[in-house]
Amino acid sequence: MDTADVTAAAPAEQTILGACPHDCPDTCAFVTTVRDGRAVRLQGNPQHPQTGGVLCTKVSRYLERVYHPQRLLQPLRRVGPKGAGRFEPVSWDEALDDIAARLRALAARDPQTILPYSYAGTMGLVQGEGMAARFFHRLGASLLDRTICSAAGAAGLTYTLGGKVGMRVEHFAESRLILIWGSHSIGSNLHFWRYAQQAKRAGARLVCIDPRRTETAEKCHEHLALLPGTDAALAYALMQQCIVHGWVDEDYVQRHTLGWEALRERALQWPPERAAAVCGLPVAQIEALARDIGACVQRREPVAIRLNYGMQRTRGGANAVRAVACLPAVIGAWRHRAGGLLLSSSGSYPVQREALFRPDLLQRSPCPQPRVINMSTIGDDLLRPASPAFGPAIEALIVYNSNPVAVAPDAGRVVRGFAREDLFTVVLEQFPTDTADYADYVLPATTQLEHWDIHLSYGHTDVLLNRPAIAPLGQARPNTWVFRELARRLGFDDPCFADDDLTLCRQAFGDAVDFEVLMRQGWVTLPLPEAPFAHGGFPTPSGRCEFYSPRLAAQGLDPLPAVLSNHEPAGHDPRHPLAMISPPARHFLNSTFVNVASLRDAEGEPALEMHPADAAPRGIADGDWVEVFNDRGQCRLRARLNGRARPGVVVGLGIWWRKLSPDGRNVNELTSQALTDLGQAPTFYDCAVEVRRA
Ligand SMILES: Nc1nc2c(c(=O)[nH]1)N[C@H]1C(S)=C(S)[C@@H](COP(=O)(O)OP(=O)(O)OC[C@H]3O[C@@H](n4cnc5c(=O)[nH]c(N)nc54)[C@H](O)[C@@H]3O)O[C@H]1N2
Ligand SMILES: Nc1nc2c(c(=O)[nH]1)N[C@H]1C(S)=C(S)[C@@H](COP(=O)(O)OP(=O)(O)OC[C@H]3O[C@@H](n4cnc5c(=O)[nH]c(N)nc54)[C@H](O)[C@@H]3O)O[C@H]1N2
Ligand code: SF4
Ligand SMILES: [Mo]
Repeated sequence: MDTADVTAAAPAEQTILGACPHDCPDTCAFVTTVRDGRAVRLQGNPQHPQTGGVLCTKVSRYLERVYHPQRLLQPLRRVGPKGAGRFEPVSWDEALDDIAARLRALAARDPQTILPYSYAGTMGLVQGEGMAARFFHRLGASLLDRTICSAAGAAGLTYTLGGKVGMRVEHFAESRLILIWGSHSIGSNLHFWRYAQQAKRAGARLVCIDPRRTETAEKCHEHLALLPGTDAALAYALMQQCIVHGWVDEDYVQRHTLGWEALRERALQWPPERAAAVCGLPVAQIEALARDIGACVQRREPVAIRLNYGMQRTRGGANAVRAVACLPAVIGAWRHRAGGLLLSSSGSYPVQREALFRPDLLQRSPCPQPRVINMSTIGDDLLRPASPAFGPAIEALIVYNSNPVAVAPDAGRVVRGFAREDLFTVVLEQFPTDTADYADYVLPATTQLEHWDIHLSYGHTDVLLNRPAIAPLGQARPNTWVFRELARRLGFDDPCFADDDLTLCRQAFGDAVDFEVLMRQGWVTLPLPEAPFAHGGFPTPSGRCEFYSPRLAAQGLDPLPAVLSNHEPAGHDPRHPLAMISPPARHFLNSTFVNVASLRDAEGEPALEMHPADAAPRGIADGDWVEVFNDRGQCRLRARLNGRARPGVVVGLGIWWRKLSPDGRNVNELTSQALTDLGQAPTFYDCAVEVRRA
């Protein structure tokens, strides 16, 4: 065990440096105080500038999670029907021997019958895919395309800017106009909000572009509550106004972009009147935002966009990101370090993928080129029989760092898939989640306080190290330990399977970061330019910001950012006229923390926010129970007429555990498995529903 020795010769009270493991752009540094082997306090690390000593409400409660009475502390084997959550304790050896035997038998026939299913329960590179990827590569299992969160935005950004790169977050503090676009910063990106507040105090203007009137939108100077999935039209109208009013930075455009003439022609087709009709916004509001941009351009002041993933969960999500990502180049905002755009910074990190994940091990597996399964269509894929196009049916599923039964779209199909009696399911978990209820074996996992890990961030550009602060509770074990043990049982003898967790931490970035500084300080900042594209140098094939993408043209796709309507646009289907979005609740992190009582109490009940103009004709009053439904399913929620929803759009905050909801279902009963334009990502916020009083 590589985590058990930490408290061996420990003084009575000590502090240990760690990192928040959760799927959040902020990747905070924290300090755990341990007394007599028990963690007694967890605080933001005041020495880490990005954290500034402050954790969000959720992770301030992390000790309630670590010592939660429902923590899984021993391996379990199913005794009841799938989904019932009835288990008996077994020993680790019994569980691992049986799992290894089942996997060996399947692999002898076709290892592609086995599918890993994981996401970002921890964002750590070690407890994430560190040892797991090695194991599944050597096995030759089906590969998982991890699309569920950011794949559309990543594709849009990569075709335009060249990668998941952009402004450094701290420079937003000096911006003069900040567009907070598809992001509820106070809820999901708190440490960015600090910088936006600094800018506001220094006189900057903040504009929020979001269908929902979030707490963030309320605190901005202006809020554009557009219809979901209409961002590309808005971006084009802003470009059109820049063209007709002479706010284009012709010099920057000529030197550092590709395809301006074509983009210009397309933008001129989008006067504010046309965009206003598509977006459901007043014309004057679009014109006013364009004037704000123009005023900054004329004063040579920096305009910055904090784009976030909330705006890429609709059919045209990737193209919408493309359209927005063109704007800073059009006005030359990248010339300033406090200008430009940030969607994700994760592409800035020199992760040593080959050394860490060992894709070369595929060559030593019985299946060197396995098929790829998209995690966002797991509902359909679990129900698919063998076919020449699909390959073999999925017969075994190993789930870790994810809760697909609660978070994957079209939950009715997901549940039917997980309920298959002939599916062998193993779930590595800290808690008895909705997904764990369907497992044949549940294996107890350590929390961040109990294991080593190393972290990048998608909201800043520091590397963080997480040291174990306490010994694993009960028989909980790190994910890496489980995959090491399975590898040994399957006779995988490559020396990489013997690497311990600290070795994996060192391998993650190799020589690109100073590991001794990390060990001492807990974090290091990547050496990156202040203003990355002030002089061009985009990581695209042309080195320019690609308004026109030759790579998309080569695939026969629209080379310019396209304006695409939703799969299920608001008001289109008379049987389901309302558009539902389901962004995260502030006190949960996806489905994590829903079982922490204090945080669940803060959220109250699963709610559906509605505008009075939509509630009144349906006879719905504030506080009524309502049924939200479409042809995929239904779910019971408490109506909230709290001023946050705009007409035509309802908001079902996520992501509740099904079993902690009044009718045992959550909003993903309603969402569909339809995918985005690029990136094969899910379309959670592209979902037509109807609502009736329950
Ligand atoms: N408290 C909390 N923090 C979180 C999370 C959490 O669950 N809870 N989840 C984490 C994860 S995994 C992620 S990916 C990020 C997500 O954080 P963000 O990237 O900020 O994305 P979302 O929270 O999905 O959506 C942000 C906002 O986009 C709005 N939105 C919805 N549809 C559209 C649209 O079509 N256009 C525009 N312009 N806006 C739209 C939503 O109303 C929402 O307020 O946050 C992380 N942080
Ligand atoms: N309707 C709707 N659905 C959505 C979204 C939405 O906005 N609306 N958002 C989508 C997005 S952006 C995302 S990222 C996905 C998130 O989907 P997931 O990545 O599945 O996230 P969580 O629901 O937080 O589940 C993570 C699980 O990992 C477990 N875990 C944490 N650490 C460890 C560990 O070290 N070891 C093991 N074995 N387990 C661990 C936690 O206990 C938790 O149950 O959901 C998506 N689903
Ligand atoms: S969830 Fe985000 S804001 Fe909260 S502690 Fe973790 S990294 Fe920081
Ligand atoms: Mo996400």
